[in-house]
Amino acid sequence: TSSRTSWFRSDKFGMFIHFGAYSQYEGEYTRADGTVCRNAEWIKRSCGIPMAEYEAAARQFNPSAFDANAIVTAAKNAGQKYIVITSKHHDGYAMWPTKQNAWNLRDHSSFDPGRDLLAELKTAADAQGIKLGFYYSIWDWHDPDFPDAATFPKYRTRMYAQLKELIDGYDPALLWFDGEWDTDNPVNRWSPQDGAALETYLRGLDPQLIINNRVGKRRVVDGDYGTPEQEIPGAPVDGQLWESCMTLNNSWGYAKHDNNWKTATTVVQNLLDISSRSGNYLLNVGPDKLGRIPAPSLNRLGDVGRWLNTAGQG
Ligand code: FUL
Repeated sequence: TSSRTSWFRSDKFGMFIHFGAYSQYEGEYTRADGTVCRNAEWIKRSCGIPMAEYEAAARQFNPSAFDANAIVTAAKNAGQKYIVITSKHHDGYAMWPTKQNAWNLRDHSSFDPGRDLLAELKTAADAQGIKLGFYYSIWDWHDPDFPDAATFPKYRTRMYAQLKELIDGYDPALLWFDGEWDTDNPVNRWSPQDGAALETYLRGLDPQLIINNRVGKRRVVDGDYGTPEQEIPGAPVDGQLWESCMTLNNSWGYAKHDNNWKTATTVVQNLLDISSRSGNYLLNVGPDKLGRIPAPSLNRLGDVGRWLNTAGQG
């Protein structure tokens, strides 16, 4: 209903956070022959990293400098009203202590087992009046039951259980699905019916949830809103809510080689352009392997916030 989505419509500007086991690579994988392959959150796949090696890297992952209050403050000062963080990207690595498998930040890392990043972020966000949502990839490169049609239902059961853990444990305001496509399969596994069933399940768990359209097949009837990526659509789509997600450089996850930063002016222009057409803007940051938002991102967020404050006072 429109009252359910009213906060989303009025909040307009959010922070996307891509953070996961891939961040450990900082965007660079050195192959056995010494050549370097560059990517960010897709590094496992685009650089062909064997699973055992990727798992070994994840064992080293220790985002000890992750500071939820600092991140929420950076978002708030930039004028962002909500945060969406990757709870699980395509690599399947869960950023919370899921009970469905051991491929997660609690059980497979060098991180303090007493800490829970998503819980820290939830507490900080609540304290500062910022909404928290979770990105969740349906596509999963790690779960052995995902690739096989015969075992896929077992994967789906775990996925449903993970989503229930997230809702029960962290009360997200929004779920941002992704990976409803699956390039390994000529027959696309995730059907419109799968999307509708998942949406019904989630709304049963929390009727207030905002859900993006990648829960299904990105049709107008899927979820609550459209998800143009790295672009601002030319014209509004049939009154459908929408949110443009964009990177601040060229990468979603942290990539130390990527210095192609947008200017704060460009970010402000995008925000005005998007919000003048009733869209939302979800602007991404990719924390480094220790969990710190890179300085160029922080600087730009600060500049955007100062611009918005000045304009607001004028
Ligand atoms: C895409 C993903 O494949 C990218 O890694 C990123 O998460 C982007 C927001 O969505 O579908």
